[in-house]
Amino acid sequence: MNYSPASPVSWRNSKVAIVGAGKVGSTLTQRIAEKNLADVVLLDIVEGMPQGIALDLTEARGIELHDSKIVGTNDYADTANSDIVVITAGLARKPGMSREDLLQINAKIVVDVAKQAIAFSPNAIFIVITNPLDVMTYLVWQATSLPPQKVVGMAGVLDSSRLQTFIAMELGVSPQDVSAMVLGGHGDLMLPLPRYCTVRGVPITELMDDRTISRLVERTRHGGGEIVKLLQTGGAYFAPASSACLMVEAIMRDRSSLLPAAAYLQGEYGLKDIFLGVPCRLGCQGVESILQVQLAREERESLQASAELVRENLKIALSSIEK
Ligand code: TXD
Repeated sequence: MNYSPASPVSWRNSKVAIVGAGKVGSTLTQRIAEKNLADVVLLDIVEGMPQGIALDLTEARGIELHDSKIVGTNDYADTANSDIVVITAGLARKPGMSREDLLQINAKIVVDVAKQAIAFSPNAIFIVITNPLDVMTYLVWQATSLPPQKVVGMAGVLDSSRLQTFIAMELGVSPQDVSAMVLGGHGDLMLPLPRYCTVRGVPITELMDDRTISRLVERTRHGGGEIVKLLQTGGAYFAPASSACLMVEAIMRDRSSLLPAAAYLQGEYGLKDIFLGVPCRLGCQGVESILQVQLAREERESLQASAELVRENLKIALSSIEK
């Protein structure tokens, strides 16, 4: 048999850098690798820890049968030329803490991380996970000087996934049949939109009474806190990692998926110069467009209130960075 000469084309896997090898960062590494989405470089300030996680995950590679290389490091040089940088570095909540309690300390961390990461991956798309999410996403955008569509925050996918789960549990249907939509800041003022939640196309407003819907909405608003209270030692990380992975996948596979995420607003929803959770089309260019859904007056007011809180926190964060 005649074989043609080997193709001169060399193939390289896509590369995702994850900064912060804690609960969310390490679980996200596992998800990305096991879905064969990309090679992953996991970075942390703690020496040895990201290397240990990377080795542990690599030792499962022969069983999980994926091709992703996983590297643990404390050196940003190893993240060079990443296609996506995910920032999870920072403190997580303890019981009794709000996301805002993390503001000043995490602000300094994400700005430092973003500056170091962009120096090695100037073409990357940045996904921010660190809390308080909407403020941290703005800070990363500023620190990297990237076009706004290349910076996006993960929260809406998680909040929507929580609401999707609660609706499915209430109706006794598969969560795959449920589509849910949560907008606004990632906090107690987030804006779940029952009118846009459906079960195989049927609006939930036709399937449940108002009291039930309000109960599920409230549970969603406090979904993160519910888990912090149960775990006692930190926040949720399985569903957050799955949510971030969905965003990585949308970008890697250029899916143009319509996902709620914190995007930079330039007049959409009557808001400017702010990152806030809105439905975005996410593909290989990052945020390709923002979908403006019709909001009722109370919904618009709730979105405004959520934006106000984000702006107040942004002011505090910016002044703490300058100090
Ligand atoms: O929906 C969402 N956006 C969220 C956000 C859902 C879940 C978690 N959310 C937030 O993500 C949470 O409130 C935290 O702010 C981050 C990370 O949560 P995680 O649960 O992963 O926290 P860990 O386990 O404490 O991990 C944080 C890691 C830890 O290993 C630190 O050593 C590291 O961050 N860290 C740093 N790495 C690199 N560089 C610096 N400067 C640094 N500082 C801390």
